[in-house]
Amino acid sequence: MRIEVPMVIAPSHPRARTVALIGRNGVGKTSLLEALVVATGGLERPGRVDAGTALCGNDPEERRHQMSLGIAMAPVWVGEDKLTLLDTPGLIDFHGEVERALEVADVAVLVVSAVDGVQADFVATWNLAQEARVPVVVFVNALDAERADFEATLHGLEQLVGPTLAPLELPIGQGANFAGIVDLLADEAITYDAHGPHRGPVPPELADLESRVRSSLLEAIVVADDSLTERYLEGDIPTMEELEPALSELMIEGRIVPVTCGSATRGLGVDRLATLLDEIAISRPIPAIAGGDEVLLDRDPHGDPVLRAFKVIVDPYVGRIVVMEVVSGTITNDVTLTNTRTRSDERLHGLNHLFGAKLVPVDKAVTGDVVAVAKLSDVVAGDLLAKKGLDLAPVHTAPATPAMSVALESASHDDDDKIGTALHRLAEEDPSLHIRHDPISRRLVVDVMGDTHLQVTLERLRRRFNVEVATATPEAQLFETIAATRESEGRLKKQTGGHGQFAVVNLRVEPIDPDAPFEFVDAIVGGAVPRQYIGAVRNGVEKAMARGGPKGYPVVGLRVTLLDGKFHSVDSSEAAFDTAGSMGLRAALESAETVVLERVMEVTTTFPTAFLGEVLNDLKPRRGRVVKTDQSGDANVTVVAYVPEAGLHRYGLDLRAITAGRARVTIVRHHLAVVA
Ligand SMILES: Nc1nc2c(ncn2[C@@H]2O[C@H](COP(=O)(O)OP(=O)(O)OP(=O)(O)O)[C@@H](O)[C@H]2O)c(=O)[nH]1
Ligand SMILES: [Mg+2]
Repeated sequence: MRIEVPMVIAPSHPRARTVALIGRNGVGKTSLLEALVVATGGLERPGRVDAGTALCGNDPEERRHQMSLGIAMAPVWVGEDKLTLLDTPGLIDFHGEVERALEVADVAVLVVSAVDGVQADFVATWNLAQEARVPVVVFVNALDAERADFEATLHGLEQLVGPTLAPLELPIGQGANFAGIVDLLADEAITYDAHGPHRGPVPPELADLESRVRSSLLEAIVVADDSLTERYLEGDIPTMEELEPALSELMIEGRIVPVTCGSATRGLGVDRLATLLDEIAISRPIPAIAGGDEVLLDRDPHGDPVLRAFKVIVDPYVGRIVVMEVVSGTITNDVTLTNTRTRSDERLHGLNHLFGAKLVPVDKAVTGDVVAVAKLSDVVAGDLLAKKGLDLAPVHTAPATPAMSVALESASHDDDDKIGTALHRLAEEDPSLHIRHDPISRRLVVDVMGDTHLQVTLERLRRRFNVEVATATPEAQLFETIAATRESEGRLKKQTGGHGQFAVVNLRVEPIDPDAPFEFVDAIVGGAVPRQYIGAVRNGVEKAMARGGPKGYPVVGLRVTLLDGKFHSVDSSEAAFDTAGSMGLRAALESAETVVLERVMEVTTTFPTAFLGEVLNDLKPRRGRVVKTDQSGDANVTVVAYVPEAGLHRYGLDLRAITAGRARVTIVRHHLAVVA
């Protein structure tokens, strides 16, 4: 099939676009990238993922886990045109990387395995592409594998995608007999041998399947075009000459989902995929904030240069490498641009393509191109680089909620600094890794996207930084507050030679809403405590609250009134009133006793309604209380619940298992409540 596409840019000026390969774990994305590079002449022979000889996916942890862990890339040329292929990890733990690749992708190849078909995690990646509004081409892979089943896979796709699904190809044979494909529009067979592809007539045994699949292609075309739909409904089937341009337009606009097929490891059908991608990928406008409003940036090769960083790699030799997409303009070596976030200048000393792990120097990059640049002073993923003075800022997408939180323990506390530094280095490359310091256990806590993400993080700490850590469940933060109002006295009287220390305070300590800020009331009359010492009393009370009540937790939810006191003209001091304040507070807490409070989080979860029962059941053992269930018409339901923090450190992960990765959840602090 030849699709004529109007050239957006003069042919002398190569077009560059970006393609993300997405799909569930193990469907063959890394193998497909390899095959696309071979099919377009960039490599003589394909390497293999399982032999550790592939272009991408070769860092030691990727080899150990036999899976991609981050965005990897290679450029390919189709004629004059350049496509930067972005390989992404399939495991849901690393979906943050898929999201970042989709932010810069002009088109996504959603790879599905003909062996496993359409499964829940396929749906999760499909949803990511939909949310990012990136047009999708489906590639049904592994048709050479033993249990490959194209029809079942296509059926699964039809169920999910609906009438916009447009199969362009059919496999000839499957498994060991997989020999080539049928081009449905051209109505011809393409078979492959050692000399490459050959065209010929469609084998008769495929006639039945062809007519069924072809009608689903025709439907997809006419459905998207009103005038064709009308004629089709009246029984008039449009001619090939009418269908072809309509199909190509619909694909370019992302209004239908073309399905192609082949085998990545045998290189079948891959050449056709490369041609198709080149024909349909157009640079998508990029959203940004200009002058406070969201705008779409033009992809103009003659415009002012704008670059967007989407990936950071820390190379042991080269150092920090920032990978950026050229949003507009054409840049050359040594150009200086301003980081719109930091407002500081960044000089791009050397431009490179990334070919797997290898940097290949280039002297120019056009709109749509991807460049890797080392030695920038402070550029992180998401930053925009532009001409000085341009009022531009990136649109920030909300970060995904971590799936689980884990406390890290080192052999000795002395290592904590070293671990902290090492983790921050890892987080530079991995924006899904969050590090915080837990004030209660005084430990480092990491928020990660799942067990594999955690494991890989620990392996990297060991290999790169020689740091060994054990993990533990993080402790949920508890507080305490006074059970009833009490009046108390704090009396400091010391005479240790020289001049002594003297201060007396009388306090009333009463419970208020535990979420309300601390209140201190000065009710002193007649100077029983001189003005200059009142601040010190308050200070002493607050220090004692922070140090913890009788049960050892920070104290909150108090109103403390300074009722009365005594002072001495020589022996009183700020320090003395500070201590007396602390003593008075402790006395009140001890006489009234305290109650323990826990933090309750507001958990908002949106997911397909079919999972409602299971999601609600799962909240019970976590002591969750549902406050709202909102079924706003579509297939999703939103549940808002109050759940104690202690039940949530693996919530993201459990929810993912229950909803097959189809839930979105936000967790925010809500209130403090007495532990039941
Ligand atoms: N038979 C057959 N095997 C394939 C094909 N494509 C990939 N494989 C094998 O499937 C396994 C996984 O392939 P990868 O390319 O690593 O899959 P991936 O989608 O990159 O996986 P993740 O990075 O983990 O998401 C490897 O052992 C490949 O050799 C194919 O077309 N046919
Ligand atoms: Mg991979």
